Amino acid sequence: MTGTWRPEAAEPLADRVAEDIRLLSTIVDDTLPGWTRRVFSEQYRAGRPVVARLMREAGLQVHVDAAGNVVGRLPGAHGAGAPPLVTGSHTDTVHAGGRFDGVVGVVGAIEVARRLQETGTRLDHDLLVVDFLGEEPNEHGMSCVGSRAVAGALGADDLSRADGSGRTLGAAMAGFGLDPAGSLRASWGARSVHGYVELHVEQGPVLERVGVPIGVVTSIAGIDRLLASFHGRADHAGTTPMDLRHDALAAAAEAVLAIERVGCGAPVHGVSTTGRLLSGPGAVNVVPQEATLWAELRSTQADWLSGVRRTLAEEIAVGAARRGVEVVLDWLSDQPPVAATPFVQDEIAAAAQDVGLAWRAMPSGAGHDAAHLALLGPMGMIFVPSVGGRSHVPDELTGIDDVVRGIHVLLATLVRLDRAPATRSA
Ligand code: HGY
Ligand code: MN
Ligand code: MN
Repeated sequence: MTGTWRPEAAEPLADRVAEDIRLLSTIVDDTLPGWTRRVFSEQYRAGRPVVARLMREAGLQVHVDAAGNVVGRLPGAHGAGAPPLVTGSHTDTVHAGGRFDGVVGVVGAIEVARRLQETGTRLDHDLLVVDFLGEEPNEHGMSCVGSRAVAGALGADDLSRADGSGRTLGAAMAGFGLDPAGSLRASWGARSVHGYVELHVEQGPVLERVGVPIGVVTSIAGIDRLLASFHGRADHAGTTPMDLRHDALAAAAEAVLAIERVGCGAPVHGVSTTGRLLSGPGAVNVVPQEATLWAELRSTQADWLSGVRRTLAEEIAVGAARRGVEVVLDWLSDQPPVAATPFVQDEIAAAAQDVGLAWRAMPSGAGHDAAHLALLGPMGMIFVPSVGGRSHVPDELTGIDDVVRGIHVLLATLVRLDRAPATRSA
């Protein structure tokens, strides 16, 4: 690194950051509550050029990579041919979600690029600032599309996953102007990253509860996502005796409660959720013939996840069989827990101290692009508090002062990692 780096002199500019967050929050589907910018949507198509413009105005060389990620490069003093430092997150949202999840990491990364240049701090490594394609689970049941692709973890079978209308993920990507086949060749390659650090809102209650401004993430929860399809028999609701029914919705309802039960019985960090339940034909006077549920199990403990997956599968099958209902379980994802790299955690903690902030080590119950970037090099995450611990809802809120504190730690961490020896990127 060249230049006279003084952490205290590099504080991010709150007004500029707030304006970037505000600007992106206007590019949403305003027919819905909260903020909605779903991947492949028209709003998402409109938002990406804005992100690219903010990157260019911040002095970055911008391109869209083969995976559909928007990538800005800030050349380093000795970056040619060396694995770059990488930071970023995502700008797609859940349905009727908030305006901070993901956006804070992309806007923060752009502000880091500005402050490096404004303070005359030239890193040795190139810095990549990335808006990863489609981090949120899409209608095809797939999350982290762009970060999986660069990690070489996106497969042809993923592209053939269909949404409720039968449209595949590959077709959705092509309809968005991307090259699905190209995304399968978009891997950056093993050890291609000197270090990856992602700034993100906590999306939980811990930091606010303990009154600490910075979270140093120790591990990212594994996520098993389940699509369960129940097939029973439609019958007259008035004339069919209870013991002769094959009620698909009742079988699914038992499964919903079994899913909740396993989460409540989790030993340490383990949670379970049924996020969606559909049934048909949907008439009040017809015994339901079909039911479909989407659920997920999450934990930072791999052994609990794999064990509970088997237990749950058996319990759901037994409950359905008792009702004469067929059930098909399709595990849409089995993302294992991912540990943050210990020395990167240490650098984040030291960077927090560089800028005079308290920090707390903590796991992430939320999934992140960082879990896939960890396949390419050392990985770390920085959390900032979520008001009321809320996220994925219109009430999602993080104060701009907390966002700025997180960006300041991100900047100081990247400066520290820039000095880390290349061997540590192995
Ligand atoms: O679902 C998650 O954990 C992330 O917020 N997309
Ligand atoms: Mn999210
Ligand atoms: Mn997120």
